[in-house]
Order: sequence, then C-alpha cells, then structure tokens
Amino acid sequence: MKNVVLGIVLVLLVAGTGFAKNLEVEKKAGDYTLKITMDNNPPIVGDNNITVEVKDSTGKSVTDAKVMIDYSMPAMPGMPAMNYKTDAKYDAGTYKAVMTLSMAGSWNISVKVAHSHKRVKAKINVDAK
Ligand SMILES: [Cu+2]
Repeated sequence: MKNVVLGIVLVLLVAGTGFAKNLEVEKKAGDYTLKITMDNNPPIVGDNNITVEVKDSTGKSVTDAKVMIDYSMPAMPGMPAMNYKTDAKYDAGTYKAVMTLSMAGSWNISVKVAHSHKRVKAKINVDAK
C-alpha cells in the first residue's frame, strides 16, 4: 500500500513538472499566429531552445517562412545594451533556434517572420533566472 501511494505521488510530481516545464505563448502577428515555445520556464542563463510554429489566417501550418529571433536586454548600470539575433531553422513542423542568454533579468524577444512578401513580428518579454 505504501508503495502504491508513493507511486501515485511520483506520477503526480512528474506530471506536475512536465506541465510547467515549457513556456508556451501564442501571439498574433499580422495575419499569422505564432506559437512560441521555450524549453525552460523560466528561461535560464545559458542555452534555451525556442521553437516557433507559424500558422496562416486559415490555421494552416506555414513551412516556407523565414523566421528570425532577436533577443535583447536594455542597457543597465555597468552594462551596455545587448542585442543578439539568430535564424530559426525549419524542422518537422516548427522553426527552431537556440537563444544564449548571457545574464539573468528581463529580455525582450522579437520573433520576426517573412513569408509571401509579408513581414510580421511578435514580441514577448521573459525574465531569465
Ligand atoms: Cu543586463
């Protein structure tokens, strides 16, 4: 009986952390909807995987867009503004990139999408730990 209870607690713990593990945001960008997922929640200092699913106005997944991730931290005492950009590569349904956050604090992330002569972007803000 004790083992069964322990097993249930373990399952709940694993399910609980699994649920909170990813940071997931859906954003409108022009005619498109961007589903942005990050593997760390909150993001960490260091490498964070970010994936973007791009859907058109009909809800169809777009496979031939160009997706770029800009991430920046505004200047703060003793630190100039930091700006980085990386291309996200399409792979199996989503555009994937790695963001290397160099310090803890507030980062602005801008996901830029170019597709069929349109350019749209969505912004999110995260607090890296
Ligand atoms: Cu800083």
